[in-house]
Amino acid sequence: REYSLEPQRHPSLRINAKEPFNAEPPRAALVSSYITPVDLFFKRNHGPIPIVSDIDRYRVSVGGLVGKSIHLSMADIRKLPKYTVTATLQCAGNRRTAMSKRRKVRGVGWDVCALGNAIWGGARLCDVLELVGISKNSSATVNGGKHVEFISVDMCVEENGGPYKASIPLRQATNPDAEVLLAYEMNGEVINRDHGYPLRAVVPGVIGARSVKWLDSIKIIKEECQGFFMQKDYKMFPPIVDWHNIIWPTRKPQMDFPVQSAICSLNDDDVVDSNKITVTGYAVSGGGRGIERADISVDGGKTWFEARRQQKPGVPYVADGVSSDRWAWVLFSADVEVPADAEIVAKAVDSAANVQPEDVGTIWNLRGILNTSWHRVRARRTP
Ligand code: MTE
Ligand code: MO
Repeated sequence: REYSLEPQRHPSLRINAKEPFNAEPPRAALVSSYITPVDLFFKRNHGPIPIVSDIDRYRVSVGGLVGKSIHLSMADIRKLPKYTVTATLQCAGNRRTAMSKRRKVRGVGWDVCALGNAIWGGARLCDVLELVGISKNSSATVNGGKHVEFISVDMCVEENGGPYKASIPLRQATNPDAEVLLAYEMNGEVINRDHGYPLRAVVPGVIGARSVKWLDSIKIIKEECQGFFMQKDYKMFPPIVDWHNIIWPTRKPQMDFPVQSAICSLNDDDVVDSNKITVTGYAVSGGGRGIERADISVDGGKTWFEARRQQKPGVPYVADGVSSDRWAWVLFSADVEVPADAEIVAKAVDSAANVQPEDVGTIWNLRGILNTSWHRVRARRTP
């Protein structure tokens, strides 16, 4: 059986789909640490987890619109300067279940924990591209190539049994400041099978779908990748578009993710035993935009308090793109006094003053991606 060799997983993960394996950690566990432990990190797959058994024979090829393609072993990749980047990887389907409650959408149901924050270690994509003669900070087009495509070794039904793939613009790929990695480490350890062993792309600030796991090859291509997940999925359609009138080419593949936040110390409908509680959660934005503010309401959004924000304990969080981890989430907390039956709401503002929409209906889309509406939970006091 193709799913008979799946890795062991942490028993506390909430399984949203078994085959392919899709799971997320419980809310409270997710925000108990700034760096998400690997075993609690959400797992998002479109097929069985591949096995790269002979690591000495493993090669990632780099080719396409370049003079001559090269084949790099893990030893070759490890010889390049090693970088670590703290980045939050978020699935575009995070919070899909709540969107589907408004009006049904298609896709794996996710609660609010389809994201995690890890320290990724590896070679920079821009250094690898230099090996095939593409210089750093190159222009939008080189040798007719405009995109860098990542092709994996895993097979999925959406690609008719072919490999999962995605691409990013050449400009981003060659920009050292974009910090796109070919990662072989996650939180200081060799990256495990679930998360892309032996090598995955990590594209900071961009929806998780572009961070291709289990890399087989990297190609410089003329136009963006024509794969299923770039052309027939992970696009943001307006609420008026449904399955009967969808025209896929009218929208671009989603890249950066918008500002997002969620409460993780409470479930959707919870019981609290005191009128003084601490509300905790996460806030994150794509594109390297930091979090300028996290607001909490206990009256359904009529009045607001500003929450404390933190990344590293003891170091003040500054959304200036330099002093803090700009690709990473911030954890927030607020001590609030709640009425006997409270609707607690979170919303965040990013460094470009982008805000989260109040109502999920305004951003409803048929694939249920990017639900970034205000996050609401209900808390009732024990009588
Ligand atoms: N890469 C491959 N090869 N196959 C996949 O199914 N899923 C993508 C991306 N890369 C996927 C992949 C999606 S949609 C997301 S959100 C992230 O991987 C999830 O990464 P994780 O499982 O390490 O959390
Ligand atoms: Mo995803």
